[in-house]
Amino acid sequence: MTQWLAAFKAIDSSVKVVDFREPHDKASITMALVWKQAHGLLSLYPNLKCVASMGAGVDFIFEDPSYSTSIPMTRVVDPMLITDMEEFVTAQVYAHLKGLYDYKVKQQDSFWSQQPYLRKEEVTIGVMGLGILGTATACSLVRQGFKVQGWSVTKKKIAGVKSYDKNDLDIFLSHSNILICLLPLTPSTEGILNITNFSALPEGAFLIHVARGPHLVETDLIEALDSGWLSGAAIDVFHQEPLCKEHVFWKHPKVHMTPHCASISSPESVVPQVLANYKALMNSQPLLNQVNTEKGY
Ligand code: OXD
Repeated sequence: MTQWLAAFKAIDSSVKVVDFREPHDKASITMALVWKQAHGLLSLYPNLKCVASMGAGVDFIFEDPSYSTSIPMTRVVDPMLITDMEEFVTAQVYAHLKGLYDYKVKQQDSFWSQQPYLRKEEVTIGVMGLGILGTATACSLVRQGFKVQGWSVTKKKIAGVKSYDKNDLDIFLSHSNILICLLPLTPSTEGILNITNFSALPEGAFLIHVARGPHLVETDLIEALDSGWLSGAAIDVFHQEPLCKEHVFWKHPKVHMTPHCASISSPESVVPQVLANYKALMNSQPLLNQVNTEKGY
């Protein structure tokens, strides 16, 4: 929070920004910048004209019953967030291809054993969700020489990426040796990473999940890993964050966890677009990166 307030002050100190935990006049607030706000909080602000997410995702705003879809909502589209996501996913792809996670497990047993590894020509990567982050990640993998296909509600034209629409999920999955989930969380994508869809992947497929916890049916993932159908999963997002200490993922040898850190908004990079939107709002101009509140993304 301090970093965000400091960024606002440094970039434009003429705009009044308050920390919601400090006393302030709620009726004077026209724009709320939020990240996983407590449900009900937004209803305390009677004059909100815009709710801005601090990140790329907005699912947590829709989940708050005190948010009314009549209030315009914006999200972050930021080159730094995009590059961070491309790099994170690329790191996971190579960790899988080169068997780095398996070596980590073997190291714990002081076990020296060279293993065959995969080359990029041997795999097809499937990206679920071809929004801004999904498209950028798919293109970055294409530039690195990977075979890449994408799945989204409607087909997309992206150079080098074979695109499938919602009716072709099975065929898309059947060719995805590495499956990357970058879908928005909506009622139709919740639970999409389930045993039926895992079974449609080629044997030995690897999952990289960097979207939202509720896309994944966690018990189905464990089943697919324990049966040997999936070779591993790099999971960055969870139903409950932070994950509780007792969760089976922590100790599972085929689950490679990170604490929702694939791409983290940088206040210095994001604040200028929040300020631009604040000024647009004040001047009744169109907002940047406005969310379609009907579609949910
Ligand atoms: C985001 C995230 O939505 O970090 O930006 O998950």
